[in-house]
Amino acid sequence: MNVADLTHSGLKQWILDFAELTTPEEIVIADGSAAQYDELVAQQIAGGYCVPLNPEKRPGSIAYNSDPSDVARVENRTYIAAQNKEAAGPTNNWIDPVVLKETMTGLYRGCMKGRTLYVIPFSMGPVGSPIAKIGVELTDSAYVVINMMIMTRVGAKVLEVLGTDGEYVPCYHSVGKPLAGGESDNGQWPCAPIEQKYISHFPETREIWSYGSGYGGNALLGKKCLALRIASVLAHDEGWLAEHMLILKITSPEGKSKFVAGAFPSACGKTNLAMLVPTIPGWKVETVGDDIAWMKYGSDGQLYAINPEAGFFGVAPGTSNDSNYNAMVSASKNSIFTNCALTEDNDVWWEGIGYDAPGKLIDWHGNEWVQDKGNKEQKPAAHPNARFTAPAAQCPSIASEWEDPKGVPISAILFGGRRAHTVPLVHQSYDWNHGVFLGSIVGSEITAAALDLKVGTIRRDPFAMLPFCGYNMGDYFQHWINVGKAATDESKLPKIFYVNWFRKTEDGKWLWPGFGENSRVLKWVFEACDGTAKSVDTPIGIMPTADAIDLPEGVSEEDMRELLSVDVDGWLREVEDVRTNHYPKFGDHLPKELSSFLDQLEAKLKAA
Ligand code: GTP
Ligand code: SPV
Ligand code: MN
Repeated sequence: MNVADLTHSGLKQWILDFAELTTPEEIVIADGSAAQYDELVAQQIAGGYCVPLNPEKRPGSIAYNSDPSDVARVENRTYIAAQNKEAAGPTNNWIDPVVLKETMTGLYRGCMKGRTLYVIPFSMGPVGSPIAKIGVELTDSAYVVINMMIMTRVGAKVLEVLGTDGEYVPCYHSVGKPLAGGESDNGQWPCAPIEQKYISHFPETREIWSYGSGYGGNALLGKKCLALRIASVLAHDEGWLAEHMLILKITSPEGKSKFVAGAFPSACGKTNLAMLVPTIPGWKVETVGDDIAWMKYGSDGQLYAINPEAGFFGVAPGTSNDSNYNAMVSASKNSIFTNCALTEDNDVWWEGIGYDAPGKLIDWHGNEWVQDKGNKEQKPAAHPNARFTAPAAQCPSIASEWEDPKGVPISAILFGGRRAHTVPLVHQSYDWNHGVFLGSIVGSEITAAALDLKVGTIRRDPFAMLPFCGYNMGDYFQHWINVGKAATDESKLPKIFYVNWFRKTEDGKWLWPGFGENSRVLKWVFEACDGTAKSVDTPIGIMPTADAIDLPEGVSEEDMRELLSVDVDGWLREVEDVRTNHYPKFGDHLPKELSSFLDQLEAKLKAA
């Protein structure tokens, strides 16, 4: 397929204009075929950018090491370039769109010299479904093309749906490393220095311009840029929700199923919860999505969710057959690994894979690495944000409904984060608006999923959307309240919960075993949706009674009491922090309902 063959009225000229600016050697259209995928992979291997993995251990799979500076999202270089600053809000970086476009046009000029310009027509959501959104990404990275082919639906079928005048979100991407005549990357991961990286969104014109990074969330523009930042703006305007949420299906021993969505910040357990293998007999969990949910009301008044993605871009470290068997199988073939370690027989290895490093490894920097378990200071062999890219269809727990364009009806929404103290294992909101309050105050320890932030320190990450909301977050809170108001039948609204799998003991051990044992909490959530859960009212919300959740192995009754207690002093400190540091940021944009919930919480805690 050639650019000359494109029948869409504006698409061809748009591509040619960008090619004129960026001056690539050639233009290639991603047609979505297996043959083209294989050809690109072969070229990448020949160029020394990645290595093929052992076909007996991991068929059809390859491993990349990125540049050490290009391992995660760059929040400090991510912009919401709305026409005015207030529309971007206090939590987003802002540059005037005219100024930003001028700067970036300068960077794009000649930036694809010596490279190929790939055209990726992609669909977020099943191709042709009424809820799906089409994007076209122009990129000079073959890594981006093959990852997008796993993460989204790419190719000729998308162009067919686009027809001659269909709408698409235009997405520019370049690694930002033009090649001088005859120069080659020599197998090195191409990217630009941090101060030249820009991950930019123009919400009014629904455009995405990305420059200088090849890493997932910065470069696979269908994911965080389109399906969250731009989609959240569309959702706000059109009355639906675009969220950083997993979607799972849970079935009781009686054969009754419910769908649950959950928002946890980056690297805080969405993939793991979406794929969990329950430890409680008779219960079953299946996977609909592990990172993004789009939710709209159906004609029956229920909120329905779809997963707009087609693959998983999952955190590798900590993933093992014990912790996440379904992810391990998903990534057992036809997968791409980024910043994992390599074994001598060409398989990947990472910290927490469930077995010791077999012999000498090549770490993610490309250096020899031998495990030294006595040395607590040893640098990890895999980067903490090393990732696997795997087709969702390969997941053993994938739910039969996962591609249903109608979506799945959501009964419960979970919010959560990484909190060593204060926040209990689970509590439930009194109603929708109180749930919005809980979502708005979520705090979590910073993880390695974003660069330039201090790992381990707590920050507020409302709805796990702090890095992904494409407009003023105060207005986003109001939008959630409005969606609740728009319900035709309030009793059909999802129940809202706040969970925390990450409590620690004084000596730094996990108080709760997590992973498959989280099914015990899901069971209580399931019962709470049916009104059969054993619950008590507390100052912070509705909580399980002491005997409502069966104890997992290794958890004593005393541990459970701690997991389910209300830490009054800790919560008063939360209130204080929200009141002085968090809510004031939003000024007039903060819905009054939320400050009123904060006042009520404080009064209840003081009376307790
Ligand atoms: P993104 O893809 O960045 O949005 O992350 P995610 O929310 O999907 O996080 P993921 O499930 O990949 O988990 C990130 C890390 O948290 C991994 O190292 C997991 O092993 C660890 N983790 C997940 N669930 C649990 C849990 O229940 N308890 C504990 N202790 N760790 C967990
Ligand atoms: C996250 O950081 O939340 C991710 C990975 O899911 S990325 O695609 O890089 O955003
Ligand atoms: Mn994510």
